Amino acid sequence: MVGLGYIGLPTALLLAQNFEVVGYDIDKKKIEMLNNNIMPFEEPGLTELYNKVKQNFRASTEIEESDVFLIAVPTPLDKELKIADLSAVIDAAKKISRKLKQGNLVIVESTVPPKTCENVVKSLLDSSNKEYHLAYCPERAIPGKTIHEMIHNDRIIGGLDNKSARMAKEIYETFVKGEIHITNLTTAEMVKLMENTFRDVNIALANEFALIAEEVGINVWEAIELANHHPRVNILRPGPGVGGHCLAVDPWFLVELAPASNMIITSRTINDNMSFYIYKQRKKIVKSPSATITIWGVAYKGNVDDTRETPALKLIKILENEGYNVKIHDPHVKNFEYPIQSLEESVTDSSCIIVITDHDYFKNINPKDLKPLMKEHAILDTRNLISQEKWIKHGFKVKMLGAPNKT
Ligand code: SAJ
Repeated sequence: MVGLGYIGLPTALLLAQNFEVVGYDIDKKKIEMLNNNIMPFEEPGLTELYNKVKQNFRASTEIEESDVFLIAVPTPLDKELKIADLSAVIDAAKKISRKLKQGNLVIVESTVPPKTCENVVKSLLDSSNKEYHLAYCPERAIPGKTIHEMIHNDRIIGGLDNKSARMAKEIYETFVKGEIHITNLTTAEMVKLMENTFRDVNIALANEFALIAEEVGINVWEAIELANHHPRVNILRPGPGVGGHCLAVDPWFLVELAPASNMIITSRTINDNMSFYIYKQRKKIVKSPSATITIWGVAYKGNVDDTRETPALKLIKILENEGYNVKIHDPHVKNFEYPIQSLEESVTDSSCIIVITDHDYFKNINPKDLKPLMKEHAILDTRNLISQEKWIKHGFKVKMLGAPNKT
């Protein structure tokens, strides 16, 4: 397994139930942690799975000869050019081609623009002058439920040819209980991007509904709940913007191929601009311009420790730029660009709490304990997470994204 991140590591461990697996990563610290039985990130069930299969798994600083190579390295967005940065995939394919033996199978899991396997990965592997098989098998698991979804979701496998697809299917069948669907390399690449773009576009629609609801003066959360009683309507949830390494990134991999894709670009813009909107909303409840503002949650979504592309970062930078002092609390996140403070420290002298991440933990916080520490008593909830009644009862001004002010 080349790449031991949020996808590579759980996949490697699931494979280790039936195969001998060697995990490789360029991050030497991660290799050391794994070889000392320490998981490099939080994910339900990961430690248990590791303990179950560790006799078949070993982390290594070298890519070793193998029967099957899987590539699960990140493909971030080149923020300036808005195209996929394929350098990690290219590096992995080059390293693998040096170890390739006759008849080996190479599986790409990383999310890539259509034709990457055919045009980029294949040409790099061809330099080995070996006969090999190639498949593309995108992951579909959702962080927070990764292991469950890796086992139970259907999988799409695109093969360079039939034999490649069949060989990859045999590997995944050892742990996947969902159905495995076979297609060609490029269709499988496109399917992955279509799935995440579909979700991003639908979140943009929910966000747009929230902005309209604010104008109209109704509660968007109630309206969405009611609309979703229609048998063919399923509106997603508005929020502070879309984060994570998938939804905020993958739609651009389609745009780079078809720059006129209006709907995808518009949706990305709506979701990215939510940080500015939230910033403007704080004015409705905070009066003093140079106040301290508390951000609750910098993980990109609830109950995970992952901060990649978090909408919190943009909001923090906007607030700082405007002269606010920002304090941050997140019970899951340990490493972030800004210091993470304890719950109490994060609200001390603060004029307003902004709830960015829907961690369950925030639901049960008692406003009574925090009130004496704060300068002004206001909370802006971008996730419809807190109990408005409870906070109002303790004298807080409450603003919910997409709903009228409540005091
Ligand atoms: N979000 C909303 N409103 C919603 C749902 C999500 O604002 O109604 C926000 C979240 O807070 C978060 C972002 O969107 O910031 C993305 O979260 P997510 O839970 O929708 O998705 P990810 O990024 O954790 O995982 C997605 C999944 N893709 C789809 O559901 C189509 C997952 O299945 C993929 O495997 C993953 O991307 C990936 O790795 O590509």
